[in-house]
Amino acid sequence: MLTIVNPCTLTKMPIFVLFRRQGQMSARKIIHVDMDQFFAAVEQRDQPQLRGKPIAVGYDAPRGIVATASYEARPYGVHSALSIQIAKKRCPQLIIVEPHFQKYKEVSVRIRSIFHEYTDLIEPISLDEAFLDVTENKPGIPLAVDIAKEIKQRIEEETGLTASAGVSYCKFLAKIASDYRKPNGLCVIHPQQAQAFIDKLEVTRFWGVGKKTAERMHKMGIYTGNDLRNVPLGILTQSFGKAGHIFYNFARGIDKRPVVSEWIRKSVSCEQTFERDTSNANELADALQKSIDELLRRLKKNNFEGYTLTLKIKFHDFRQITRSITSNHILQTREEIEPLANQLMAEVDYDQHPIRLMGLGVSNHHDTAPDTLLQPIQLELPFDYDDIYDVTQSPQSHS
Ligand code: DCP
Ligand code: MG
Repeated sequence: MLTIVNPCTLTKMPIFVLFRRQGQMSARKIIHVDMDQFFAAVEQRDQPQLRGKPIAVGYDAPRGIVATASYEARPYGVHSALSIQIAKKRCPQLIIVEPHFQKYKEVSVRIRSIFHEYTDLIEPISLDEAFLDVTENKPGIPLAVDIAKEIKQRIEEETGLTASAGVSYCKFLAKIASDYRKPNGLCVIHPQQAQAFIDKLEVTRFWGVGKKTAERMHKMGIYTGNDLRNVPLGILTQSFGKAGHIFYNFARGIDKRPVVSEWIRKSVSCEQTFERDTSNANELADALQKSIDELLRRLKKNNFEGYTLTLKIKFHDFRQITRSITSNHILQTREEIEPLANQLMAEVDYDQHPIRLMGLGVSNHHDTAPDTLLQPIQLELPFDYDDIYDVTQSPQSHS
């Protein structure tokens, strides 16, 4: 029933140590860089016979999912997180290509080092995507668009891959801009163009508006940025909670979030995918025990010390939540971890939502210990956009 699929992960997560002060935010220059069809592009680069062909990167297993699809496959409705089996039905000539994560990581490191030649204010979002604050930049280049051009060119020369870049005065618009002329695109949204641009923008392209939020907005008659701007703040917060305020600001081109640079924080975790999605309490309790066993083994093996336990759950519909709890002592033994794991699991509503994947990890959030002791922190990401990165599941033979 249970398959441990992912090998021990020593993940690197960003914590926020470097960012521009509020007072300096008036005229920021932000670049968002996003590689084009990343995993698929690496495979097409290294296997010339795949070029120009519809490919999906993933494992051709009953429960395999598409990590990404080449642009040739996308018109058939093949996209990230789709089941490989459904993808093959949608596009019978689809070629399934196994992923090579080591290569993707190498490219990621390479592009990161290019970014560092321009600024240290880099906020990586995933392996292939990052925000850069180039308001002050190392070579002293006055125009952000010139930096973006140089970065794109350097990436292509050094990795043989193309990236798209967006340039603006805030993260929200830089992100939209990078997506605007994909692939190999470069788009600049100047402050004076921003309002007109946002007014015409479909709400589905807004940061944080996923399928469900879009449906709700459409029901409220909100289709464009302009429609959104005409809705009073009270109604937006009533309908979308905290995100309502964010949408209210975005519709006005206001996004003061700084670009925050990363510092390395390690975590140790393990994940397991069920052969069948399950809501069965006994099976889940067993699975949690196995996760704890595996986590303890990995903590020991890596000689790792951390304070925060995080439970990750992916439901049958690929919706994902993570919940964390921070202790005031290092989590090293079953006695320490088990009650916390049970507490986190007790909060998961799985009766109506069968679970597909369970993950458990320990990280060293020194910043949250110890005064948040035993207060669960709801880390469920409110934005669809944020649910960005999940590696392809592999069948057991690859574990
Ligand atoms: N990825 C994944 N699982 C997902 C989404 C993405 O494993 N659910 C991986 C594969 C992608 C990479 O992350 O190649 C980058 O994700 P992007 O969303 O940037 O997608 P692509 O780079 O593949 O395509 P695009 O050109 O649209 O950016
Ligand atoms: Mg990409």
